[in-house]
Amino acid sequence: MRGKFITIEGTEGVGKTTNIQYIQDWLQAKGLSFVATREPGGTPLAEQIRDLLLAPREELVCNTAELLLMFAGRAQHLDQVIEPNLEQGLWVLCDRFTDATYAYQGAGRNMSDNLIAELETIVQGDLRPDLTLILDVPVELGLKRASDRSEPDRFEQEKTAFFQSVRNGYLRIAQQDPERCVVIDASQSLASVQHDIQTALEAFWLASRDTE
Ligand code: T5A
Repeated sequence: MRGKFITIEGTEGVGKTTNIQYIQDWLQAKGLSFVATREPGGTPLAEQIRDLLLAPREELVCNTAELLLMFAGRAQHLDQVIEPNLEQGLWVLCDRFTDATYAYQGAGRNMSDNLIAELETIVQGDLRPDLTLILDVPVELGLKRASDRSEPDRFEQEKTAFFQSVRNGYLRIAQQDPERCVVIDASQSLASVQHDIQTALEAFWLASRDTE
């Protein structure tokens, strides 16, 4: 039996890293074998691509280079980590995936959704996440949380309007694909956010058992 592919998404500082541990505990409590990974990154080569993408630099990174680097890392990550583990029946929990490309490069940088969709098909074939949790907070709150935590990376140096477009991009994805995506109000207390995450996971788990 093939494993399930769960992704967690959202703009900067929404709490993905904080809540991944909670999801791992839930998977463990259910007795499910899983791997937790992230994008950009997830393999030694893809982590090097991540470093290239996130490092603040003087040189302007052109949108096409950024987009292709995202998909180059993703191709490696899929080949080395995501596909083999799903194939072996493990669940894969991934901090960001291709929805981030539609939100950041598509909605944020104004790159064409058709171009992203073409690359998605080349790199992923028909592989898509089974469940996507979109943590949603007002942009200012997410940026405040992120800046309280660490120095800004190259993306976090963007203006608020960029992240507003990214947030709208995520909300649009959720509207277009309500079967797969669950939007969680991540401006609540951590306990309330985790309660909502648990509700979404339980519903998904029950539905996936019914279809086995
Ligand atoms: N990117 C990525 C693209 O442009 N295209 C792509 O295709 C992909 C895959 C990756 C960057 O790459 C871009 C998007 C990103 O800019 P990243 O590290 O994955 O970078 O993403 P970030 O959003 O930068 O991750 P962060 O680590 O900054 O944010 P998180 O993980 O969402 O937030 P987290 O958990 O670190 O929380 C931030 C702070 O808030 C607190 C936490 O304790 C922490 O201090 N917090 C809360 N406080 C109060 N109440 C709550 N409910 C809280 N939840 C968290």
